[in-house]
Amino acid sequence: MNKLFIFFVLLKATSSFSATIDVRLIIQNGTRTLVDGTQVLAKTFSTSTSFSENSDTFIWSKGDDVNLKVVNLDTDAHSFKIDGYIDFGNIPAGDSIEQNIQLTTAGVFRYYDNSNQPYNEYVGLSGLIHIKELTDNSTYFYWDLREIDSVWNAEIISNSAQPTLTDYEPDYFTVNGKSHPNVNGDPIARPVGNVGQEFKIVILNNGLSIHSMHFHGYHLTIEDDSKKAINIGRSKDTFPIYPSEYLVLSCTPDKPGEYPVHDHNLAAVSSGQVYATGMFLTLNIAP
Ligand SMILES: [Cu+2]
Repeated sequence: MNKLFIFFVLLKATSSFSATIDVRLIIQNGTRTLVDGTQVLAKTFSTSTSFSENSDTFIWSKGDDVNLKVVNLDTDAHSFKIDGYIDFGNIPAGDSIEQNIQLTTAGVFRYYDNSNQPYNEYVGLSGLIHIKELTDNSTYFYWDLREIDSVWNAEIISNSAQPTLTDYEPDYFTVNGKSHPNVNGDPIARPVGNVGQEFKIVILNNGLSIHSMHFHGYHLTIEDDSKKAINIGRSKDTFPIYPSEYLVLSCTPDKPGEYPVHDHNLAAVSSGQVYATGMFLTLNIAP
């Protein structure tokens, strides 16, 4: 055994030790510019000190220690909850709460503001956390799905009216905060790979509508489904997903090509009632 080999063994062992991660997650309000130039008010959670158009996606590892500080820079009170992990409770305007979270359970988790439900999470205060097993070396892509009813955002954020759920008519549809064609430029969202090499897609519905993602070209196998466990192990090309539900899909491409994937509810393949944008991207598979 030479010294170089021992060094690499040590490096590999060290890299699987748990890490301590400091996260400063800021609640901010701002203006989102949608794909057709329409602007809407929104609120998001982000580690960025400037307003981010979509709440952050976090990828951590089981065993990590996360020192999480949630800072509320908004003028309204908010709250913070990670399903299955922690509930910070009320965070007054201008205040913050800090807690240590030991990541003892792997999986996909939704985080959100659970006050004023479902309106605060709807305007953007909800996101995705993936806690990976230490032995998980898979390639992942992430789709955080959301709709926008451009009338609702103004009503909720300016507090001029509390919309009724039965009046919900979303007119913009986003993946990681982006609509087609911009979503194809998001390396976290757009699956790029090679024939015979498995990749996985984590899909979380952070909206209020049911979506149904239809893949052209390939069948994918459901590895995890938070709502419909009976579907785990099934191989399909269309995947309905309810609000707050997540799916983990596995794909091993059998052929090269660029194939579309879109919401089978074609109303969601639009922006401001113009087709074809919204929840629509492509997979790009090389030989
Ligand atoms: Cu289709």
